[in-house]
Amino acid sequence: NHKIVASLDITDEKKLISIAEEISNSVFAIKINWPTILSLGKSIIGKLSMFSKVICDLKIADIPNTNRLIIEQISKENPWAVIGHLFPGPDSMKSLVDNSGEIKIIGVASMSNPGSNVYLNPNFENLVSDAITLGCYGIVAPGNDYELLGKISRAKGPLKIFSPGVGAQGGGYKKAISSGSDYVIIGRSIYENPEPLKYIMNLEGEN
Ligand code: BMP
Repeated sequence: NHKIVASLDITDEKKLISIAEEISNSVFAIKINWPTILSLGKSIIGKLSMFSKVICDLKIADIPNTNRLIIEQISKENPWAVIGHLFPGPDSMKSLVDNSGEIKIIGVASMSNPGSNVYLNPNFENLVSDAITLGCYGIVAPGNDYELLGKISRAKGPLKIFSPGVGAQGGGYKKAISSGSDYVIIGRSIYENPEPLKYIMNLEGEN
């Protein structure tokens, strides 16, 4: 399914590689996050790249110089894309985009946890507009808040929308797509399922 990003937040290498191998032809990309990188090291990015595009979810959120130092290091592992925060401001995101070479930068314009409605999500318009101006490839918008997702999708311009929050966090695959997601990020519902590939195939049937 070319609309699913499998968020394989797995810390056991054998299990991670085995699920990656099983589902890689049926997903758009595999996303990994800090738990996997802290457990298995950044070399896991190259290993997973043999199966799939890899999105490295570092949620980088620092001053421009530190953002540059981080993207330079992670670039050595050749991920397809890296996720960074937009909230530190346009100078910080500009530094990520300008130093990312061929790697695509996905900016966090909103989040799927309820608390993100307190500070982050009310500012989505400015964050999305920065992402467009600065040349991000895509943005993160919640697949479990269809109203916010719809608003963001109307403001997205050329950006691709990546939506977590589907499955374990209550969102529905079909509803996220119809509300504007280009890609749906799904973690636990895939990797905690005894039959990950079957689960993915059934979602595809849903659409
Ligand atoms: P799960 O489907 O198991 O809830 O996993 C969602 C994944 O997406 C996790 O890696 C999480 O850190 C990430 N994520 C999220 O859930 N909400 C966001 O707003 C942004 C994220 O990156």
